[in-house]
Amino acid sequence: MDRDFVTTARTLSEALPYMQRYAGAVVVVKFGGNAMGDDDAMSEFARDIVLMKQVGIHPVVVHGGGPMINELLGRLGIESHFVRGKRVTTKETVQVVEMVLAGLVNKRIVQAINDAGGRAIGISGKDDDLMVCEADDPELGFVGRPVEMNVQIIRDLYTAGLIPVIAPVATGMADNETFNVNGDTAAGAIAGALQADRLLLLTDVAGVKDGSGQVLTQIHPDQVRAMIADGTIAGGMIPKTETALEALAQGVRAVVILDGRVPHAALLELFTEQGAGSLIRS
Ligand code: X2W
Repeated sequence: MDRDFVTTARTLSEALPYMQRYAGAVVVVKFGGNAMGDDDAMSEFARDIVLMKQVGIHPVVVHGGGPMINELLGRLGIESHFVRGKRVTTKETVQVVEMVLAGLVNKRIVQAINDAGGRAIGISGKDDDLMVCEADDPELGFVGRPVEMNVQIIRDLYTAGLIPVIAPVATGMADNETFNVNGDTAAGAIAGALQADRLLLLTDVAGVKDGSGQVLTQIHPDQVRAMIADGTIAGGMIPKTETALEALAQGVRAVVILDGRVPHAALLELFTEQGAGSLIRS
């Protein structure tokens, strides 16, 4: 017998208890623009999502697309910059954000999942008033902070066998307002409102690192707060870990920050003993 086949069979068999544990679980997967990569990486991600659905998990994909927004803004000659990890968003910028996120990026992911045999449906935070926002901070312009979540549409979609793919663009409290929402913020708010079993934040770093640069595999929220206060957690990891803390406070069972560029990162996390990345839970 070829040893490779034996290994494959053993891996599948070892996944059984995890499949049993996660049957019926709601897993929100944030797919960041930096984790997206080329078409092959996109197909691999899509296959992982379809596999989750096949074994009885309800995956909910929330995506970013910062680099793709930068690209189109550049081509249009529109300047943009970030303050504390969020894009300062003018009326002109928010139109480009909506075109790129709810159009190009959302449909690319939907198509990849459907090509892998799933039934993906792409929506944005505007659809069925899923995510209603207020201005986060006057300095940031049309950047939204979710204040009202209507997640029944997501439950309706996943119970019907569909895989929701959500662009982080939202409606405001007033008529005809559009807000740009940070992808991590949107994923955290959606996972919180769904009381999800897991929130996976797929990014382009290995996880949360301690002072010596070692990735921490399991962290308590108190430890995260201490590491933010003493500067061990810095830069782009601050909004991610803050999102994680907020999601946990809203009832998400665990949040994992992991490297989406690693092939099958989400499967490794869900279906193996060692997991992947940094798991945060109380
Ligand atoms: C983000 C939305 C996209 C995003 C932006 O305009 O870039 C804000 O900063 P990644 O790929 O997940 O970074 N919105 C307010 O979050 O993309």
